[in-house]
Amino acid sequence: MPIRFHIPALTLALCTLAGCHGDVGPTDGDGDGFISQIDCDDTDANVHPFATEVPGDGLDNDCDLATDCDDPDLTAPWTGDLGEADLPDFCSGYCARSVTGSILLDDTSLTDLDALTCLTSVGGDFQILRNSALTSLSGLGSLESVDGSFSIGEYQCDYTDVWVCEGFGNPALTSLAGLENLATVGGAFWLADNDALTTAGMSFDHLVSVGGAELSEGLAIDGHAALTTLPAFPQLTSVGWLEVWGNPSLTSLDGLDGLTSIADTVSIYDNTSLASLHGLDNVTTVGGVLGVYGDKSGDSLTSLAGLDSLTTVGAYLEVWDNSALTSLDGLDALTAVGQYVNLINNDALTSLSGLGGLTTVGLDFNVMDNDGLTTLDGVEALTDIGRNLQIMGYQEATANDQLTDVTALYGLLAVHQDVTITGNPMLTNAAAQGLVEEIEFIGGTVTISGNE
Ligand SMILES: [Ca+2]
Ligand SMILES: [Ca+2]
Ligand SMILES: [Ca+2]
Ligand SMILES: [Ca+2]
Repeated sequence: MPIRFHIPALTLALCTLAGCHGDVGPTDGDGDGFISQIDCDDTDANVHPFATEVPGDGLDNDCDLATDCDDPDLTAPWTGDLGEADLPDFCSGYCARSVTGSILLDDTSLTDLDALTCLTSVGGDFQILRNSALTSLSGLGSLESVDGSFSIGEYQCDYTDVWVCEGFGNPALTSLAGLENLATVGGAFWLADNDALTTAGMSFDHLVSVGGAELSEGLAIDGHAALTTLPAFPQLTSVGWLEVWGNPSLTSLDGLDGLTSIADTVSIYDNTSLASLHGLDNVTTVGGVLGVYGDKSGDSLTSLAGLDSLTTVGAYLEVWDNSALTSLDGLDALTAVGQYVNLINNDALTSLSGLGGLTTVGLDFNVMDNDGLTTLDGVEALTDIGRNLQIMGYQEATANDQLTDVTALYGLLAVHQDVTITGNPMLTNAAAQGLVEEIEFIGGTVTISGNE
């Protein structure tokens, strides 16, 4: 029961000052227990200082001078974590709410997220996992920020002898519509293992930041059987890392065109329908590893077209197991790789065409197990290898099975440690020795063996 102010002291004082008489006392017109001087609507018994603000009725129900969604009472945060059992209460009677903790919706029977229409921000992680009936993210239209990681499906992996990963996706989810107002994700943004997901028209028009100010985390789009195109991220210019793995229907990376730099690693792995890397056209720098990894057979990627703006890779350039890759075209602007160039087991690759701008490799330049490679033509500009030059086998008994011509490396001024040219069955030892003689400085040992 509310406390009722029948005759407040202030009113008595005013009455005394006004010299009023006993027949003019405080009135309570609507009988709600609050006199007219305190009751902001003395004609409505449901409106008084101890009422509860109700959204959407146009009334200042609790007489605090704030009406409906302007009243802070209706935007009070939810303190702590939020789970499925809390959903019925979360928005009931509220306009907009943050959650100070995390939200975990794992293995629920939810079909949509309409219970979260008032959700504006999440202080911790937001995980939407293994909800077998969830078809839509509608209900998240007010969500602007997730301070931790945001997972719409994810993989959870354990390492014993090998990595074993289990998918925690939402198998019926067809669309990401509903997230149009998302602006920032402080941790990683995982979109993973949602096998029915297609993205027709989805655009994260307000998303300006993934990975926080430090860019310590990034964006993953992994394991979607039906996904043919990526959603668009037009405002996203930089992420900590980018991972696009195991989307067998994905044909391009269009949608990532806003990206100009990736602070650490880019990993494009096992997307067997991917025809090019278009979508990364504006990326100029990759701070860590740039890895383009195929599936060893059945791949569609024939070149690296789409990387045309890339000038520097901070750590590794790895092009590995891409069975359809016939050239490195697309890397023409690349001038420097900070640590390793690993060109390994790309059996359709016939030359190194596309690497014509590369002048320096910080550590090792490795050409291994590329069984269709006949010539190194393409790397004529390479002058300095910070550690080792290795033209040899890595995982296979023979190295580069068709390689006959290494003259493209005659412009090398320095290999600061070792030169190893071994196990290339079509390359004569004389041709290998000819290259060694052309290199102006070799800091370590030379090993030439097992060639023709
Ligand atoms: Ca009243
Ligand atoms: Ca009233
Ligand atoms: Ca109010
Ligand atoms: Ca109201």
